[in-house]
This record gives sequence, C-alpha cells and structure tokens, in this order.
Amino acid sequence: MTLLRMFNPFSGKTVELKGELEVENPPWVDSEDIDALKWRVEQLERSGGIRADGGAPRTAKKRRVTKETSVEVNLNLDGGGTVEVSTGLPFFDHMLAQLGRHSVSDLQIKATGDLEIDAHHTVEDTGIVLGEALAEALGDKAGVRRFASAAVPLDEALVDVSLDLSGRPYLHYEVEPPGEKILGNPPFDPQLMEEFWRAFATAAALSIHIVLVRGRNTHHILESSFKGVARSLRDAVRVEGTGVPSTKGTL
Ligand SMILES: [Mn+2]
Repeated sequence: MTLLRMFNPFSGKTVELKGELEVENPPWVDSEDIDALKWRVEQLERSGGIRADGGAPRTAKKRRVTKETSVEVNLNLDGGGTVEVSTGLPFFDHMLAQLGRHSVSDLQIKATGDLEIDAHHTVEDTGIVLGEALAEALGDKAGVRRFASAAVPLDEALVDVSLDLSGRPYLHYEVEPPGEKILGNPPFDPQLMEEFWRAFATAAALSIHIVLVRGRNTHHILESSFKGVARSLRDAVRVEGTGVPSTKGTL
C-alpha cells in the first residue's frame, strides 16, 4: 500500500512511502527524501488533508478590520474539512461550515460586526476576506482543474452551481426562495446571500453561477447552494496538471 507519493524538488524525484515512516532510509529513498517526507507527514497531520501531487498545502491567513467589522480567516485548501466558524450569526455559521466541510478545506473564520444595525456588513465583509484568502491560497493556480459544477440536492431543494477560477470576478445569482424570509437569531435575511457571494467572487476573482432549479424551504435552498459551491470549489482547486490551465498562460 502506498501511503504517500510526493515530488521532492531537491532531488527532482517522485518518491513513494510505503508502510511506516519509522523505517529509516529504506533503499528506495534518499535521506533528503526522508526529511522531505517527514516534513510532509507533519503538514498532513496538521491539516488532515493530502494533495494529489504531493505538493505543499495551499494556505492563507487574512485579516480585515474596519469601523463596521473585524474578520479573520485561516484557510487550507488541502485540509481535511475541519471547520471553526463564528460570525455571531448562527445561520450564517451553519452555511460557512458547509463550505469548509464539503470543499474539504480547513477553514477558520472569526468575524464580529455591527449586528445591531443588521447582518449586512458582517456577511459582506466575511465574503471579502474569505475571497481574499482563497485568492492567496490559490497563488498562481498552477495545475488546478479550474472549472467545476455541482448540483447538490437537499430534500426538495436543488441549486445548480458552476464556477471558474477565471481571474475575472463575475456572479450570476438566480435564487429567490419562496419560503421564510428571516432565519435564525440574530435574524439572517436570505437576501444577504447574494451580497456574500458577490463579495466572495469579487475578492477571489472567480466566475460563479448559482441558479435555483427547484425548492420550497429557504434553509434547504441556501444550504444546497453552499454545498454546491463547496463541492465545485473542491473540484476546481484540485491540482491535476502542472501548467496554468489557460491559453493566456495566466489566470
Ligand atoms: Mn441545515
């Protein structure tokens, strides 16, 4: 069984680790490979995740403080779906948790905002900082799959999501839940989801289309949209090749 396969940039070789790491210098691995593998295992233990190409985890840490909000995001795109979210808005936390879990990223978000006005600033600024974190973690996007779509049903609700790590911000949002207009306490207005996705798409420079196919329950519809984006992101950021997937040579 291969436990780990990685490219060692120092030796220029791809090495495979079989069995226990405790085996010192098996004949098929150089000592520098062992060091690199140990470092990689440490990273994996920390993140719980793995990259198909064995590269270093793509991470970002972003912080933004204004008079309206304070938002901090830690993101590891090659994590294991570990989520820690706190925005003061339980329904929004529930949605962001879907995003981390189903994109299989490690995601920490701590946001505090002027909820006494309403949730608008907190939701929008969380979208901005999360988008900035995604852009930074993606770096030059070398080898990523780039395009992805997903439609994840939640009971009667189905939302269709397509995205492109295009480098150009664009949001098409066609989701109008016919059901409840306010969720949770402090109240969360479902209209804010569009503000969140626009801020996220703009800051991350993504093209995202989110379209309600069918559904009645607002909670289900919004959750289906978050799971759809999460699942699409998981596929789009996956490293499959080596070059930048664009005829322009840059994304
Ligand atoms: Mn739910």
